[in-house]
Amino acid sequence: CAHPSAKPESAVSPYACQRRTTLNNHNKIFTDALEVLAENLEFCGNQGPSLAFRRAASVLKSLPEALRCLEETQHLPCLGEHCRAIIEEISECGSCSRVEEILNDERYRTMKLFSSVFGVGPKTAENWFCRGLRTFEQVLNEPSIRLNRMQTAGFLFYEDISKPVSRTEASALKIIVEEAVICVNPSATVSITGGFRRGKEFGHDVDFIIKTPEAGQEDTILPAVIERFKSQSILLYSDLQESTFDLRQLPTHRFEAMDHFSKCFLILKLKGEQETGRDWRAVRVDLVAPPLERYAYALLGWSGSTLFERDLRRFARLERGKLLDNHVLYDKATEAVLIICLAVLRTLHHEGFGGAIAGVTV
Ligand code: TTP
Ligand code: MN
Ligand code: MN
Ligand code: MN
Repeated sequence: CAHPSAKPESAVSPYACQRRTTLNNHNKIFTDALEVLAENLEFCGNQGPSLAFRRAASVLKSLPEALRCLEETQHLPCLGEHCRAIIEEISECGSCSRVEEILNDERYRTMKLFSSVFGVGPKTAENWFCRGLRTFEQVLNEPSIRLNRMQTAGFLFYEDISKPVSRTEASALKIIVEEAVICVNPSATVSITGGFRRGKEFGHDVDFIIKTPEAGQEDTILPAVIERFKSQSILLYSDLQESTFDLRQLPTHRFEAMDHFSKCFLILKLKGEQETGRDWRAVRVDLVAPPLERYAYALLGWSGSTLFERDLRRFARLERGKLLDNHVLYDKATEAVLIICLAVLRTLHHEGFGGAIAGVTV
């Protein structure tokens, strides 16, 4: 990607955090294809090349309308020769032969199927594929395979948790989570984060961030909330990850998918009439409880999307000489640790995150 300062004012930024993205994707035929190519590379462990396709798809998603001709891609960042050839092929033929080939590829199809199970990552999916397994039935009947607790829950609730969660269901869950949180700590508050915070209508789970007003409460609240869900008989699965956060920790250069805050990955029972005739469905829920002084960073980090977060950090590092992660913003030149408060974060939301990182001098 070219340096942004070399581009005219109206140019699309190569950083996802500096692009406004509509919820309405006008270039779905292209982005779906690019994402299949990206996913296929991820299944092969090629994270670098995969990222190039993810970036290209993200740029196209930010466009206010559909591409009309290939020339329009000339001035867009992150779209190399390869991506442009794919866009051209789709424009002319309606599909891309390489993408069609992948979609019909046994390895891709099996990896896609296996990794759709909660608790099964690309490593496990590949291991099962290499053993000649192709279906869930074969996996479940293979005596040498011992599923861990997460995978067992993943198979048990597969049908429910692979079905998208709606905004209405997310709102119903917020009431349940809020009730449990307030019951164990009346001064704590709950906010929805993740995809629903970005305005999405559907998600694969519902993410909540808990704010506790006193130091140390962030470590005790999640176990108590889990106990509360258990006593209400709505807890189907829980994986509590205790905090490994250290106030003195400085951000790293590497993009890490997981942060150090106290969090839990849950499957909850959501009551309500279902298409299956049952009166409940299983839903994946994530809770994170950061210490109050790092709340703004955690909220920013958990809002996603993954590429937005990645680019926000890249922007901070390359354009502003600062290191950012879910915990802190660090100025390399002055060696100052910058703590953003929530009020500043709200301003960042209004003015666009990327630009505003520049102005943070708290
Ligand atoms: P996800 O729930 O995986 O993704 P999403 O909400 O954007 O999309 P979906 O609708 O499919 O659920 O993750 C939400 C954000 O949380 C994502 O930006 C990654 C971030 N996250 C952390 O920052 N640290 C962590 O430890 C974890 C588990 C997630
Ligand atoms: Mn490319
Ligand atoms: Mn989510
Ligand atoms: Mn999540």
